[in-house]
Amino acid sequence: MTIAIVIILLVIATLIFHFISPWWFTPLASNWQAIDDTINITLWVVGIVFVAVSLFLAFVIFKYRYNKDRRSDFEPENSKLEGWLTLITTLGVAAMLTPGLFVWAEFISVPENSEIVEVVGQQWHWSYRLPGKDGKLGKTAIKIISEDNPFGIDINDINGADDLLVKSNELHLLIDQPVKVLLRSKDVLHNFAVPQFRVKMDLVPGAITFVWFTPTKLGRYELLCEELCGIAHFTMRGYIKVDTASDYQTWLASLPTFAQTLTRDPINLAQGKQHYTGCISCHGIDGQGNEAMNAPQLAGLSRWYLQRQLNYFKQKIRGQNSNDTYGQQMSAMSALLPDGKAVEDVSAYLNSLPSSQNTLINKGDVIKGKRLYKNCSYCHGDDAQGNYAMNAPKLAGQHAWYLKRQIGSYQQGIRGVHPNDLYGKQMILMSKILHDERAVDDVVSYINSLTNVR
Ligand code: HEC
Ligand code: HEC
Ligand SMILES: [Cu+2]
Repeated sequence: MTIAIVIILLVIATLIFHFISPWWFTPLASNWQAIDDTINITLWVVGIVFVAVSLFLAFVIFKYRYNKDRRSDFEPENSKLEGWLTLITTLGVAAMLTPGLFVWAEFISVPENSEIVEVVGQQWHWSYRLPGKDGKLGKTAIKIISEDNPFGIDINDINGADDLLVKSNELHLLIDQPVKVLLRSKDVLHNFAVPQFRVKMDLVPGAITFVWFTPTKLGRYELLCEELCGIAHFTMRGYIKVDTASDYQTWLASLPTFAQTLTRDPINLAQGKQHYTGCISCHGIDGQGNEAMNAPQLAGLSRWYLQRQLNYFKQKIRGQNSNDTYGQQMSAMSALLPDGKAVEDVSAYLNSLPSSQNTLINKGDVIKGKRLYKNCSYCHGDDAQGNYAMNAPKLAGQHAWYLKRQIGSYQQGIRGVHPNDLYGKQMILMSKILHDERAVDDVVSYINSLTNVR
């Protein structure tokens, strides 16, 4: 009797939960109403079966409860009942699966007038490539990927020269224009998913997969990597902004072609040294850093990282938080560098300086720190030497007080929160695995203990 009541209450609770819970699909922003319909049909079919079977079970438990005057019959076969059950189950399963087949047929038939966009996944970042005027993407290969050619485009392929490159993690799309999204991975499995568009697909290293959709609502949508296997895919976020025609054209015009990214002015180290004179008072004559000025070591950091940080300071992406007094100082100083060329030159100059051995030892437990650092080594490297492919800077050789302050800044949402900060968000999520100050001390001490190799 009690069990029958519990089962009935369970059914009622489930139904109430289903109808009042706030967790449901985000509002649809693409042509894929059909996918919602399919899911709804499935939900109705399994929902009705769930209610019917559960109530029947409760009824049977109640009706045939123990009675000492009653004897049970043994009736293993009942072909009439089995016939009905088989028929109803078949109809239910067919009702669930048939619509899916039609939707799948649509899913794999890309409309003729689709534009092509390539989405490239890597641990843990998205970038994009458009075919340019000729409408064709150039050939690519993983083994020619380098700092100057991060997409690995074949220089000898004539179709590649006018490809438009989007190194940021924000892709723009034109409203009501169907797009075929080609998916490529530089390293491991990833998964392209935009909840509002409903479509999702794996990125498989060595293969090119695709999805298509037509964005139907203006807006900025989050692109998620919904890959479960492996680590940190949840940190891999991007954005898709659906634009009006004029906004889209403005964005297109701002993109460099592959050919343009290859023809950069040569680096001028002497100029870089010149620009650095304004920085010496804080960062030291050899870029070794200065605790009294709260200024970190810059010598030996990689060019791409220095450039990115300087551009972030200049564009007020880093150092704008009202609690970030040190970042604000630096942000003001970044005005000493007049333009992009100055940023490149000073970064190359700093990179050419030998990094000094860091002697400041923190008070943490190195053994515990080593264990914690395992989580960091995927990005920052086993020796904290930094890793261009992961966008993660060198940490070895950096002053302990600075490392500690940065981890704290990430944890408190002082650094890495600006919407245009493409890489800081990963670190915010990662910094949270260090639960208390002791853990931060431990991991910083371990980084401190690593030999600072260039
Ligand atoms: C008034 C002192 C001061 C001057 C002058 C100064 N900086 Fe800084 N700089 C700082 C401070 C303080 C920080 C640390 C900010 C933080 O804690 O977030 C910093 C951080 C940086 C960083 C970030 C390093 C990292 O590991 O992320 C770079 C790069 C940098 N400075 C380059 C320069 C360059 C190039 C110049 C000269 C154009 C310069 N700085 C001039 C104080 C200064
Ligand atoms: C998912 C990859 C990833 C992991 C894992 C990771 N980091 Fe980072 N880390 C980054 C990236 C990317 C940046 C640069 C952010 C930027 O450009 O603003 C960074 C920056 C930093 C900085 C700032 C360095 C500087 O010069 O200002 C520190 C300190 C740091 N990480 C420490 C850690 C520690 C400690 C761990 C382990 C608990 C860790 N990171 C794990 C990707 C990662
Ligand atoms: Cu991923």
